[in-house]
Amino acid sequence: MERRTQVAIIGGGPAGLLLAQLLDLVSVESIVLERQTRAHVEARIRAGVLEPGTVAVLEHAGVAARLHRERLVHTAFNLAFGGEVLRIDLAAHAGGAMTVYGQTEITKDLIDARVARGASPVFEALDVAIHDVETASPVVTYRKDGVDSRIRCDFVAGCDGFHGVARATIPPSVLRTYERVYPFGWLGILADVPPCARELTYSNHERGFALASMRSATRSRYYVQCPMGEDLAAWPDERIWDELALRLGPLAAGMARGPSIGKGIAPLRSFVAEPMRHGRLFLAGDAAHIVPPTGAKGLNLAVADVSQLTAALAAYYQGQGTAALDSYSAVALARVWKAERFSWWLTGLTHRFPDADAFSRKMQTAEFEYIRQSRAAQVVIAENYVGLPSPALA
Ligand code: FAS
Ligand code: PHB
Repeated sequence: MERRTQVAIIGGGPAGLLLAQLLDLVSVESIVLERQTRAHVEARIRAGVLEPGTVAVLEHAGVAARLHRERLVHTAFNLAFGGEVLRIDLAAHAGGAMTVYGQTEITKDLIDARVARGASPVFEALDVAIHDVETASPVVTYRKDGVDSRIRCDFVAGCDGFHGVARATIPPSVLRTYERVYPFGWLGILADVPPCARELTYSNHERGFALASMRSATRSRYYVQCPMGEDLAAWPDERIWDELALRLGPLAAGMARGPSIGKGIAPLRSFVAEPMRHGRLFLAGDAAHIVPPTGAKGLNLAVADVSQLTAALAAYYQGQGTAALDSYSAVALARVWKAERFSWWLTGLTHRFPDADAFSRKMQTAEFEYIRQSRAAQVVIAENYVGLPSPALA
C-alpha cells in the first residue's frame, strides 16, 4: 500500500506529535509513524519541568488547556551543597517562571489532539526505513499489522529519539557526532506522596547527587545519582527513601514515603549530531541531541526544534523559498550547544565524580561559594534555566 503526504514524521514522542499538530495549524499534511503502542508511549515517565517558551508553543498548538488547569508554577529552584541551601530566584534574575507538568501528560494531550483532528499517529509501525532523502521525493517504508506499506513525501522529520533510525540515515561521511558519557546514572522514583518542598532542589551530597522534584501537590518525583550499570533490583523502595533522607539533609525532614508507582535508571550523556539536516531529512529532539537531565533541557530543546522546523516548512509551502529550511541546522545547533554547555556545567557542579581528586572537590566548593555571593552568577544560572530566547512561532 502506498500513501502520499507532505511530511513523514518518524517517532510519536513529544517532538513528533507536536510537529504534526503545529504543521496541521499551517495546513501542512503529515503522517506520524510510531514503533510502540499508544499505551506504551503514554506510560513513559520523563521530563517534568517546562520553560516559558515551551508553554507558549504548547498554547499556540492548542494543547495547553489541561496544563493550565493542573500545572505548578515555580519562580525559583534550590541548590543544596554541604548543608547550605541557595535559592535561585528565576523571577527576580531572569523575569521568568518554570511550569511543572509531566511529559507523560503532554504526550497524552498531544495524542488526544491528533485523534480529535482525525490524524491519529500510526502506532506499532515496525521496521521503519527512510529512502531517497537526497531526492525531491523521499519514501518511508514500514510494516503495520504484517502489511508492508510505503509513504511518498516531500520531507522526512526524524523525531525518533536517540535510538531511532533517522540519524543513521545520514551518511557517515556527512555526520559528525560529539559525546560525553558520564560515569553515573540517575535512579528516578515516582510516588503518590506530597513533595518534601514547594520548589525543586538539586543537592550535591558526599554520597552523590539527589533531586527533589514533583508532578503535583500529591505526586513526587525524586532522583539519586547511582553508579553506571546499577541493577534496579538492588534498589527496593526503602533503600531509595533512606538514601534520599541522607542526601537531602534538612529538606528530608518533610519527606513523606510511599510505594513507587514508577522507577527506573537513566544513563547520563551529552550528545550532539551535526548536521541536523541532510537533503530532505530534518532531525529534531533527542534524535539529534541529548543533554543530561540536570538542566531540564531535553524536552524544551525538542519543542524549540519543532517550532523552528514548522516555521521553515510553512515558509516553503507558502512559496517563500528554502532559506529557513537551509538555515535550520545552523540555527538549531547554535541553540543546542548553549543548552549542552549549561547542562554539562550544572552536572559538573552538582554531581560527585568517582575519579574526582581533592582539587576538583575544592573547585566545586569554590564555585558554589562564588555563586552564593555573586548576583551575576545567579543571573547567569537563572537565564539559562528559564531558557535563552527561542525562534518566532509560525
Ligand atoms: P523521545 O525519545 O521522547 O520519542 C521518540 C519516539 O520515537 C518514541 O516514542 C520511540 O518509540 C519512537 N521511535 C524510536 N525509534 C523508532 C522507529 N525506528 N520507528 C518508529 N518510531 C520510533 N527533559 C526536560 O526538558 N526536562 C526534564 O525534566 C527531563 N527529565 C528527563 C528525565 C529522564 C529520566 C529522561 C530519560 C529524560 C528527561 N528529559 C527531560 C529529556 C526527555 O524529555 C527528552 O528530551 C524527550 O523525551 C525528547 O523527546 P523526543 O525527541 O520526542 O524523543
Ligand atoms: C523531573 O521532575 O523529572 C525533573 C526535574 C528537573 C530536572 C530533571 C528532571 O532537571
